[in-house]
Order: sequence, then structure tokens, then C-alpha cells
Amino acid sequence: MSVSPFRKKYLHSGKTLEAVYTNRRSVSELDPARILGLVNYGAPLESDIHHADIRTNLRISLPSLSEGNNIEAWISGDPVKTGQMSNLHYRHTDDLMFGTIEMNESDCSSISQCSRSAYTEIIESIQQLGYQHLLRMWNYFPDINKDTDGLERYRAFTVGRHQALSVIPDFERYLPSASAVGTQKNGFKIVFLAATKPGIQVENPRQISAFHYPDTYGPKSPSFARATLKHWPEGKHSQLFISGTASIVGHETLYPESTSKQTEEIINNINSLIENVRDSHQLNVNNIADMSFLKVYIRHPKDINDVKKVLKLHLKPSQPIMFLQGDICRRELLVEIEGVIDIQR
Ligand code: 3EB
Repeated sequence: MSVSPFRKKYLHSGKTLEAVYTNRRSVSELDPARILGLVNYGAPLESDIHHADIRTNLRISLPSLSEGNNIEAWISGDPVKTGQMSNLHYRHTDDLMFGTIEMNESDCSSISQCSRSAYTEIIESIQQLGYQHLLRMWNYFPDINKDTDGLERYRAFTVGRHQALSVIPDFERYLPSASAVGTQKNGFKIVFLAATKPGIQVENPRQISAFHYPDTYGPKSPSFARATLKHWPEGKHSQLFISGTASIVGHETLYPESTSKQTEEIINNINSLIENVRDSHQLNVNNIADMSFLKVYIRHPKDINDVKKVLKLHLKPSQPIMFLQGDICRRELLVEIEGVIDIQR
């Protein structure tokens, strides 16, 4: 049987973990035995495709703002196994796990309760299964900036997450990188990566650690790291998972009126984070042009060209990038950027 060039490319990359941006047509070229999970920002996939039995296959209601690829596939170098524990679906290898959890908010008494029980379920499951080190979390739910009972839903989510994570002794030292983005449709969804061996927490010299934000931003500070550096055991391959990065310096929002200036400030922040990784860990990474994949969340679709114009000055044309419409977790924030850097040690 002939192997298509696309499939061949991902069969023997030698990498423990790889992210691929693909689309409805090309997703079927991927070897299902090596797919850890699929995150679809486009139209629903047909149920008859051969990936239908992959339960770590989540549709996230963040409308894609660019033509082309709107499916993020997480691929393993090794064949994967499948599992489920109550609400948690996961696919895993000996080293790592890709997990998804989806809650119906109407089954929760509040958004903070929803987030607390989802995080508690994740923590308990990964500890039981032996993948106790969280590397990266993506949190998606609707109406992120709306108030309920006098508290913004993002802040209430943060309270529940804090309640769940703070049962871990010294938990701030182990916090993973993360994103928290507001969607257009109902459903509280978390996607995560966890591993049997820990990643390294990375902070940004230009920003106060989010877990040390003052309480002017909510009753509990957000539980995430600016990035996670993970050295994979094989192939001298490392990855830097960069959290959703916004126009925040210290703890303050800069340029609430300008999407272009916020984009410039985000680039300054990401460059500072990458320089910190380079200098602290002697790795060959320099700036945002080294990023393997980027996701750009934009609050107002009309701002996309302003964002693109600034990015063009700093990125290589070959860098895979997805533009998604999403609500950022502070009302004044108009854009946020996250992504991954593959590093050869
Ligand atoms: C910030 O730096 C912007 O609560 O998980 C970025 C990434 C942000 C992750 C989270 C929030 C989160 O505070 C917001």
C-alpha cells in the first residue's frame, strides 16, 4: 500500500509530540494510530470519517478568521492508546497524555463550580494514571467577560481552578502554561497535555507572574505559568509551550484603545520570554520568528488586518498561524497570541 507524502512526513519525524495545522480534507491523511487529539475550530467533521472513534476530538467555537487550516492535530511519534475516566477522554503514550473534558454548565451550580470540578477530575485522573505533570492547559467557555452575581465569569472560573489546584502542596511551583479564551457557544471545555515526567516552569521578566497578580484582578489570582519547557526523553527534542500572551506589562493592561499597539506589546512580551529561556537554559532560540505554530485570538474580527500588518514585520512567511475570533479574559484586551517552539538540543 502506498503511503501518501503527508502521512509519511508524520510517520517518522522522530519527535515525541508534534502539532500540525491541517484542514477537513487533509486530516484523513494523518495516521489515526498516532493522533493524540484533534481540536477543530471549523465546521463539524463528518461522522463517517475514520477519525470518528477518536474521542479526544473537540470542536471549539472560536470562528476561524483565515482561509485554510482550522484543525489543530496533536501527533505522537509512537502509537497511542485510548482511555476514558468519567468525563475525561484521553489518548496516551508511555511519556505523555492528551486529555479533553467537556462539561455542561447547566449541570454545574456556577461557572466556578464547573471549573473546580473539572480541574479536580483532571488532577485526580492524571495522578491515578501516572501522568501527574501538567504541561499545558487550554480553557474555553462562553461569555467570559459577562458578570454573574457581581463577578466576571473569567474571575469566577479562576476561583474554581484555584480551589482545585491549591490542594497540591506548593502548587504554584508546578503550574502549567495555559490559555483561557471566551467562545461563542455553550460548553465548558478543557484540552490539556500531561506527562509522566515534569516540564520546567518559565516566567517572563516583563510580567508579574499571573499567580502573583494583585486581587484587583479577582478574588484569586490566575493559576498558570507564562510557559512550560519540556525536554522529551528521545531525539534531543524539546518544546516550549507559550501561554496565551497579552498586552500586559507588570500586571497592567497597556494600550486598551489600540489593537496594533497591543500586538506590538505582545511581541515584546513573547521575545522577552524566549530570551529568558535562551539565557537560563542555553537553548538555541531567539525570538518570535522561531515559533513553530501560532494561534492568534482576536476579539473584533475587523481588527485582523491591523494584527497581520504588525506580525508580518516579525514573522517568517512560512510560520503556520491560525487566526481565531475569541474573547480575551480582560475586557480591555483585544488580542492574544500563544504557540509552541520546537527546539533541537
Ligand atoms: C494574562 O496574561 C492574560 O487564566 O489561564 C492568558 C493566558 C491569560 C492564560 C488563564 C489568562 C490565562 O493575564 C490572560
